[in-house]
Amino acid sequence: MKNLFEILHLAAATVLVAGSCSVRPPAPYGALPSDAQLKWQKMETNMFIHFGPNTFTSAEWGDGTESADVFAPSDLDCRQWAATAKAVGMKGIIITAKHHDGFCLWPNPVSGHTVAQSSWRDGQGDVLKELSEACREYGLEFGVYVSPWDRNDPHYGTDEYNDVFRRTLEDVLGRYGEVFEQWFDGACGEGPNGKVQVYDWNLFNSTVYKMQPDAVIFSNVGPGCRWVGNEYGSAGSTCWGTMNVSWLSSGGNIDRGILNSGEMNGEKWVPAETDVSIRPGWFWRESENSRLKSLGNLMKIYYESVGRNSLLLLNVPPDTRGHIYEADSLRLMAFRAALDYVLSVNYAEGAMISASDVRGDSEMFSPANLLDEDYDSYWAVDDGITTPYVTLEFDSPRTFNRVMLQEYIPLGQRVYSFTVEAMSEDGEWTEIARETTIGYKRIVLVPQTTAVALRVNITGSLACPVLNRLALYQDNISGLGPEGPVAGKDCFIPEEYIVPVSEAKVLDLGEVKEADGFFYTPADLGQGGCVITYNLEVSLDGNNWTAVFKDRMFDNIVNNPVRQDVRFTSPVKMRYMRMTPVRTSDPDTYGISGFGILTDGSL
Ligand code: FUL
Repeated sequence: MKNLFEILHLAAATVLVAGSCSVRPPAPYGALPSDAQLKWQKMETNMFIHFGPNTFTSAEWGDGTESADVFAPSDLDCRQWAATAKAVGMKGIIITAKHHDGFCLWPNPVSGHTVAQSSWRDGQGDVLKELSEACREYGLEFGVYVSPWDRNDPHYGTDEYNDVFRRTLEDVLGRYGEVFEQWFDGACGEGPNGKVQVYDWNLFNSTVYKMQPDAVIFSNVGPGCRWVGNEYGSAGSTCWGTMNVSWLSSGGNIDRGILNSGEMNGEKWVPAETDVSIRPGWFWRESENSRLKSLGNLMKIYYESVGRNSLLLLNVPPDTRGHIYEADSLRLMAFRAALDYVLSVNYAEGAMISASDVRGDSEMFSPANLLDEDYDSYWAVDDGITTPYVTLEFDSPRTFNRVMLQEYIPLGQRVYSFTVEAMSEDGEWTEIARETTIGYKRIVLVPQTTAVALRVNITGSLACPVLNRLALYQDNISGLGPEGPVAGKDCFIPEEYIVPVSEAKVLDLGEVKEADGFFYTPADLGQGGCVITYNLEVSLDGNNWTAVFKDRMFDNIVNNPVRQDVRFTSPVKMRYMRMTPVRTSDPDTYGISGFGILTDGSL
């Protein structure tokens, strides 16, 4: 028999549950993610694969004249790629099915520059077939990068090309089962005197949706997801999943700043994707085997992509065997181990949690939902309340340096400012973070903090905030703190690195030497502009000059302003070397932090 206390308790619980049911969830706010976009965002990290003729020629941008026979992986092993991606915790792989050289990694009947024209496997090979099967085997999603810019197709620059491209899309999207993401690269290096192609984006996008209704379409501006605006792996510390798209349709140029931060109250849901390479370049080359991004740098990229409401697409380019190179895969495993180490202990666990407001006083919207792992349970407050706070109290002091928050984006992105405060053992509250957006996931790097309580104050929100997760972590591995070296605009560039375009750069080697090539490094992050095309001359005496290259291009240097190694076709004797810029990204200046010869014997 139940006693009176039990009966009263039961009755109270029934009233509470009944009460909970009658409290409506917050209405959605603003532009919302589609189901496909939400599923995509939850993937968090994916692998990018750049593979093609460039892997064998060391070019960043092949010009489309290379023989198909150049493509000759000696031991293609797509299962090794998939196994690696899986072990790193990535959820999908996107491959360069066709890069700017036009070479197709599958037998595309619409093109004359494909694996079918190569002698690799007697023209019977198909990289996409093997990769899509490997992805299925390892439970990964499969996506394709197809470059609209095509330096091989004879139709490029004419109206006909749009239809050629449509048929290419139909073919690649129709053969290999489900494609989760279609990647349209916005790059075009034709230059002012090159071919001009007006792309029919409506045709391209509708073709993708016809073939793959659930695909997320990446381009500079979406519609599925947008480019983050740089190739060094950093989303804005303010990063909205929403953006206005009208500035583009009205012929506006790409604004990298807007792409980086999105726009508050933007009319479309177009979240940022952060694409970055583990190597300086996008394709594998021997000379970069020892220039992988450090573990610390990869962690920083993680915090500045996944930790800033963006998806990380990390490029790991396979080598000429068709394997992910050993050093790359080791670095990836270290990255995974470090993430596991940091993220496996949540110091918020077991805390007492309370909030300044709970929607309808209902348990359904309790702040306790912030501490569970159910994605769809969240803390919500009453309509009209936009500056609530939530408090954690610990039974003993907790030490941490990362605060992770998630907004429940199925109901839209709302928060535009928040602070975090910590209470020390002597009862003092100190502000440890003052930030702007949260979005799908925000990881804030806070100073090393030991606290008995923590408060998250939402200080600005477009509608009542809806948060589904709050966690605290301790990162003893990356050495990164809130004041750490942040990839961004404000790193110091010595004055002598920035040179007027009228000035050629001359190097005096002090004696006559034989060089196999040369390198040029722009200033950090491309500040002061980059040399895009240049003339290179050499001299034995400083008076008589011989031209080595005329109006030659540094491929992809504007998007990826890292050191460029250029090989000569045969060794060149010189005492002096002169680079004269022809085209620069800044009309007045160019940055140069390195300029020298290569004498490594590899041409
Ligand atoms: C850029 C391209 O030009 C690079 O080669 C690379 O594919 C990168 C992902 O996008 O815009």
